[in-house]
Amino acid sequence: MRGQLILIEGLDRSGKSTQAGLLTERLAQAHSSQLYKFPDRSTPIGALINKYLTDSSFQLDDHSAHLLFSANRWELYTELLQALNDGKFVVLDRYIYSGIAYSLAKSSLKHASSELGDVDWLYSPDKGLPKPDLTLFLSLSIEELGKRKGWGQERYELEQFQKEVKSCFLRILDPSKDSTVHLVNVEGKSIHEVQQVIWDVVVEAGCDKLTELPVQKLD
Ligand code: FDM
Ligand code: MG
Repeated sequence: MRGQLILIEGLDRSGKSTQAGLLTERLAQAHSSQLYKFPDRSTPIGALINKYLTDSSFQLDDHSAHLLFSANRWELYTELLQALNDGKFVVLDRYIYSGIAYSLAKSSLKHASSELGDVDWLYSPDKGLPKPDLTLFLSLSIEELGKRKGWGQERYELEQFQKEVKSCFLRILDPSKDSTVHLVNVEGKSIHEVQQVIWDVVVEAGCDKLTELPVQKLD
């Protein structure tokens, strides 16, 4: 029996880190559970990603940046798979859909025709990574997002960019094509209310219980 892999995706300030933490705690009431946040800035590749995000003078080709985020997920791959097979529940705060949506948004705003606008190209370096048993996308309006506190100085933390990222997320996360994908509307909801909605989806999907099914791969 193994633990399940649950992914929470969303825009900056959508509450995903808070909710990923709360979900990890809730799961821990019955099982052992662990939270992984991507990018993981503590690894060698993560340090480079951190420099890229926080230092606007640091130049990096967009394709290279995209591949670094994927390489960062592969750095944690063995550990993550081991955790699941050891019976741990793993909650992910961002994963491959952030990877695709942010790169796609860049390409769209630059009106550049390159591989960066090709979803298949963007997806390919992540092929083979564990596929989440459940993916939740926290959705809210750009208006409410703009009003939320805590906006920082990092690359990507700009309203126009977030708007583009949102539309890219909705392009690649389609619940009608993948039944493991759920959109959660967090507009106007409190932390507690969102937590309850998320928990209901997790239980409804049977993702609060150990499973015999092998871990799927992204293909
Ligand atoms: N981000 C995150 C990407 O561009 N690609 C990825 O693959 C991932 C996982 O990194 F703006 C972006 C999303 C965000 C930035 O993430 C830092 P956090 O969650 O704010 O640390
Ligand atoms: Mg951020």
